Amino acid sequence: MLYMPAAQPAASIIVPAFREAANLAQLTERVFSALGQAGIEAELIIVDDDSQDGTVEIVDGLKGRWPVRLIVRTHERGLSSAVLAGLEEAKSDRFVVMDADLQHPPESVPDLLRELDRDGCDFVIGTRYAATGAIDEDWPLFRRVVSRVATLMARPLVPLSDPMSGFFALRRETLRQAAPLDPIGYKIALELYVKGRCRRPAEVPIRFAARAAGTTKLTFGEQVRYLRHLWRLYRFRFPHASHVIWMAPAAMIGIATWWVISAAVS
Ligand SMILES: Nc1nc2c(ncn2[C@@H]2O[C@H](COP(=O)(O)OP(=O)(O)OP(=O)(O)O)[C@@H](O)[C@H]2O)c(=O)[nH]1
Ligand SMILES: [Mg+2]
Repeated sequence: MLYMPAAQPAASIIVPAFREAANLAQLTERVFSALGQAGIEAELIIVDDDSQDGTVEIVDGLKGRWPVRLIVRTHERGLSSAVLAGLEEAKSDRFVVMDADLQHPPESVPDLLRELDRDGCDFVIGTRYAATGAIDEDWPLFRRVVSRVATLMARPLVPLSDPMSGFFALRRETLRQAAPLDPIGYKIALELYVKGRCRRPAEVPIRFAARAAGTTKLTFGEQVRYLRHLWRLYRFRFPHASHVIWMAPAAMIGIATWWVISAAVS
């Protein structure tokens, strides 16, 4: 017998997943254990892009114990559009988005929701870069540098310490306000924050783990798409400064290069 979900859960957890079969059972168990301890009734929506790696069978098994739904997309691929597809199907008005590979601690999901409930808060990010946040030492140096540089480049757009994070929470109102969304690449949090015209963010420090199983889907192409995405968001955020917009990312690249070189020589 399948678990009977609440008609209107208190939160919807959205997980984009591509070839993540090996991580989904542990992810689901830890998410619902954390939510259960916090007394939050939620649904979990996994958006898989036809991975054909056993994801369907594994999620079928999980449905008996927890309110889990699986969306399998066969005509589209991409992290950001997968998140949007999950958000469209969500039944609640409070959303948490997180990766499938257990890099984001499921135990922090209730903390993100708690912050979102604070008066006026319109966006919550799980951050590696706040004072008490941390990154597993197995995360490669190259990825750390790329993440830091990408963060610096987004600085004028968002006051978040970790806008590259894929672990965040928002309300349906913000999603509605952000439409139409047109993200390219990986950085859906950035798109939602900027287009949702968020003003009162909160941050939850997290310990960012190394990927539990499977392989990364982040390619060089994604990094190029990030630059295009950033360009679009700068034009959206500063529509009357188009002639100087190019200077902001250029200055950020300059600062970031200086930062990397000084870190390398010190
Ligand atoms: N549905 C769907 N999910 C995706 C796609 N690309 C990535 N994802 C998921 O998005 C999340 C982030 O992708 P990762 O490959 O882990 O990227 P990353 O965390 O930046 O890279 P690592 O640190 O190497 O893990 C994971 O849950 C992926 O399974 C996609 O094309 N479609
Ligand atoms: Mg990952």
